Amino acid sequence: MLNETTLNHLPAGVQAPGYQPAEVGRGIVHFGVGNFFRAHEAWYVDKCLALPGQSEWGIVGVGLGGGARGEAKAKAFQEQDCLYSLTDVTADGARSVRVIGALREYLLAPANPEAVLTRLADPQTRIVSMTITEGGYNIDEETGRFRLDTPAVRADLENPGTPATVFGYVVEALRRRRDAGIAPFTVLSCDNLRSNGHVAHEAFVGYARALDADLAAWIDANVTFPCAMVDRITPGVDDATRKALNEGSGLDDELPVLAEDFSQWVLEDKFCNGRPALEKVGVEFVDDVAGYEQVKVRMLNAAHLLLGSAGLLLGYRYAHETVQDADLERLVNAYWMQDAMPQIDAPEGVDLDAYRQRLLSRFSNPSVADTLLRICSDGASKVRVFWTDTVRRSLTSGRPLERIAFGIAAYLEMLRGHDEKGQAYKPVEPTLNEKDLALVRADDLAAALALPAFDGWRDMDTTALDAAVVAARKAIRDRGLRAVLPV
Ligand code: CS2
Repeated sequence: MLNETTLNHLPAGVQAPGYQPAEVGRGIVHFGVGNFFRAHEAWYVDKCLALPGQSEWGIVGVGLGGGARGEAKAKAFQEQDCLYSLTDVTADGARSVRVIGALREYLLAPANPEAVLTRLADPQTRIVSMTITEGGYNIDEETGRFRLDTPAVRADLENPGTPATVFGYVVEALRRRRDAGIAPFTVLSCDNLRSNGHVAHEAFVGYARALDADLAAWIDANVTFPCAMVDRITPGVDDATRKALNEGSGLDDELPVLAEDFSQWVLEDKFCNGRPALEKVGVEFVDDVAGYEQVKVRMLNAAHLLLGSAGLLLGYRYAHETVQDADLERLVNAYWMQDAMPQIDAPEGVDLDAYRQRLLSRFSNPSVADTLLRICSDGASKVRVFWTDTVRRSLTSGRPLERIAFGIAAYLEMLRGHDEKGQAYKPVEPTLNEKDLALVRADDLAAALALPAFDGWRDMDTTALDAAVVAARKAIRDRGLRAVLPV
């Protein structure tokens, strides 16, 4: 088993941390210890920890989800002293494996909320980062404000001393720090959101405002919320992948992670209480992250959702299969070149066409074996975050809407849960309820346009777009998706 004892006897070819994990401090607390975080932030921090003067920046992971799954994950982390292996693979199959030691502790919040609060309130904690998904910030898309009416938030507002949401934990910890005269920490969102720092600011200050206006004002004045663009394709790891990764590495690791070799993190340098020397390990610090986010979200994530929806309907299950299909490759190139790229304000020095070509090669990496169901999971939140800007701009500029309408139609048809070969799959849509799904299944093909996923452009004149979506849904059903691809 991989743990601190076996760390000194790693199989040949597996790179050990360049420092003693047991000796590092705990400067960061992270909510949402998923595969992406473990392949991205933890990987950068791991490289930092090997540099002189950086040993305070070890990470404490927090899991908010309890139940059998949460407990099993916490147990596995504990048994392995929070060590795990990261395998990265290039498009031609070359692999490298390293053990990441940056995660120093894992706390299962429901099992002991006070332990999490104590850790967050500890002066050693100087950054609180999070990957809580696009939909996890509890923002009302129409008003842009934090939603106070969800049951979990209401429960935390009623019992702020024993929170269960990330908002409740962070704000209660900040209150304790303020009352004890301890400097606050930076709140760092690492989710794919437009202006994720501003969204996080709205969420945490919005929650605090409902609790205590003075505290909200103190947070507003003293806590920073840097914007960040994050990027690394990190697939899910099922039992078969875990076995294959362990066979490849020679390790006995319950928690291996797999990722593409590419990685990017662009950050605003706004840390109110210090930060690791991330600039020394490849993180880019810029004054304005917005342009980088636009490029990433409207090109990578938007195309992922388009290819995922169309690919699932055609019977594919993996991302690389979609770009190996010449028709879908044409579709995604047309989307990039005609719909996305002309409407992006790219930062100086970013070559959009080189970015597009790089994306095609990243998507085609078969060793990543990224599933389309993962890519489309929580599509209802992703549509808003990844497609809204392009849709709004296209509606305003009068550009042709056919591919956008087709993408929306393919997404809705995909939600029905079976492909054109009649094979069933199960879309993962945590925010869609039975009423929403009934709209998707309704005979009236326009009914689904009432889904909140499309709220981002509801205030505009969408008559032509709506008609085109209905026509595209009908055409996909009548003639098959391949015959009606808008390329
Ligand atoms: C994917 C992302 O699930 C999705 O929406 O597009 O997880 C994607 O793999 C990452 O954003 C890549 O950085």
